[in-house]
Amino acid sequence: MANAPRPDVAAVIPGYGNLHGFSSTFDVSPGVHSVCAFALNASPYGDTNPSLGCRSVTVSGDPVGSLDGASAVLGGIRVSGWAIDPDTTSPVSVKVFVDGVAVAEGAASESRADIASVFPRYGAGHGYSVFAATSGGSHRVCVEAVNLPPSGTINRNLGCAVVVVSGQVFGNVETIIGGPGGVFVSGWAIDPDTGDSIVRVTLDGATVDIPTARTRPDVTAAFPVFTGAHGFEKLIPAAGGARRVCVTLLNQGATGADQPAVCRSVSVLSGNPFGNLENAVRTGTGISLSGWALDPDVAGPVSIHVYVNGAWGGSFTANGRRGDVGAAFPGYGSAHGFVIPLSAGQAPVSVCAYLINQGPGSTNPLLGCRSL
Ligand SMILES: [Ca+2]
Ligand SMILES: [Ca+2]
Repeated sequence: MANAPRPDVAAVIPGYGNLHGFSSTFDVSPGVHSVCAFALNASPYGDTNPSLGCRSVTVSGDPVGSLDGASAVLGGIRVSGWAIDPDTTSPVSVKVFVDGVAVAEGAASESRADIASVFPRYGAGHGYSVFAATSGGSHRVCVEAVNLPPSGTINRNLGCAVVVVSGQVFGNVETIIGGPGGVFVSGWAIDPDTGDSIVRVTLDGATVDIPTARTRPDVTAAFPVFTGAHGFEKLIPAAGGARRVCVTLLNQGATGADQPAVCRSVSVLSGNPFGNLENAVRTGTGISLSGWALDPDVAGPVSIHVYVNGAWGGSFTANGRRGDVGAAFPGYGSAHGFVIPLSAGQAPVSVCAYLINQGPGSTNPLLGCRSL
């Protein structure tokens, strides 16, 4: 209806008021369209509907859209926005360029009710949120919507932004303790620039560098952007006694700085084996000894020599699972328990058990004697 205000028309043709303008929008597919306008005759005079003119109009088939947001996240940049290709209601692909290089691609298929209200012909499923992995530092990120057939000739640049991504190494020093024959350190580290890190251990002034080469599924699950191993775990040989240990997560790549050192004073155990003869009981067929034993110089099991009434009773290995011992002496594992069956008659017997020293130490100490 030509009923919009047009004072310019009223000025040229006085006497008819000014409500004679028209403006209409038509929802059409991309391509070349011929559009013609006719004025419909109003009675009683006149007998034709005259043409006001025709135009050839080309509706672009190139995609349209927007880069609404670009923000630094762990390990890269997340971009978001929307894109539509006029040829289809299907999702458009968006390409993410970082510093001029295409590094990620995603589908603009997420629901955006605001876009559907502006372009009802195309529905709501045209939002995108795409992650692009980058190193640390300042990066220029651009997003492009990929043209879909049959019409259109360009991939539309939806916008660009400059984003500063952290390249700071991060992680956790989980353990610094005295262990078998040295100091046991463990933890994990990630540098966003390289995905891994190097851990520097300073022990009484000497340094040891450890790669983060140990698989840590829990860390990978928490930071899936960074694939590969991130854990470290090492026993650094040291003599027994008090030791000062510092662990530093070293920065990698061009951005970031080393994490401040974590330092502990630890006591390195060394010397004769020790343990506990917890039970000595008669069984239906003889005697059973049980308990645990550990040599502070090795993580492996301790040999136990048993004497019955002063005579050789046999050699046994304390390698049974004892989670409580493993927890009390981290770094030594839990294979330090023993249950020793001995044959014996009903007459009273004296049973003695000795622990066999490994490495530093001065003797094979008596674990205990029992009379049964
Ligand atoms: Ca770094
Ligand atoms: Ca020893």
